[in-house]
Amino acid sequence: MKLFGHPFSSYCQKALIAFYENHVPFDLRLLADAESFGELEAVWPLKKMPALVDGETTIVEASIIIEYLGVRYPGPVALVPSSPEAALPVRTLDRFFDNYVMTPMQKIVGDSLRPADSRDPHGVSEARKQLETSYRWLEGTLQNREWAAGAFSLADCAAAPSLFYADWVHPIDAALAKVRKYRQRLLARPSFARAVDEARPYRPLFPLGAPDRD
Ligand SMILES: N[C@@H](CCC(=O)N[C@@H](CS)C(=O)NCC(=O)O)C(=O)O
Repeated sequence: MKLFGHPFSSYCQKALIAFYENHVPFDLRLLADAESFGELEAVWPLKKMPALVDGETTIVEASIIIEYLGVRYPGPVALVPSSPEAALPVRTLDRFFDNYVMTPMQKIVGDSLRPADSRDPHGVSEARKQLETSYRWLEGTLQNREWAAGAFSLADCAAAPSLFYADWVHPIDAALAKVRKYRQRLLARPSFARAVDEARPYRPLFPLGAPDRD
């Protein structure tokens, strides 16, 4: 299988966790230049990473890539419960992390890349407010759970890079101890630790400046 992506991309890290959890082999097509992006565009005109090509099949969207691996290349770690009912909270939390943590985090990062006269301070302020609300909601939701929805799952694949980068752009308040500890547990999970390590060389590229931690 060929995975179009980049180690520093949050959504690629989300998918990489699933590959690493179950030791599924793949070749990375590093998206680093016009030629590689041209290849991506040929299979996925929206040019978003990650995209997975498995023979004649192209699978896009990190969540669906993770679901696909579970269906076609199952391993010991079932990231989506086989029972449709048990899968609902996992998918709900996956949506929560993508829509309400990753999206506002990307808004803040993306805004910093705009020319000074095209910035969107109102949008960035709304994104920061949304992150605050998400962090608080998560603090109440995690309770004493080790992972977001019980066993390690798709939801944690989404949580890991979203909380990792969100804390860089809008630090999680010290009072939200459960969220902060959950983020640390995610960083200690070998699959995510590997993805974070592979992305280390690219930290100088982080537009807002990567903090000297993690
Ligand atoms: N909904 C997509 C989002 C993917 C996404 O936003 N990827 C970013 C990198 S983290 C990307 O491709 N950015 C390049 C661009 O927007 O041109 C998913 O879940 O996979």
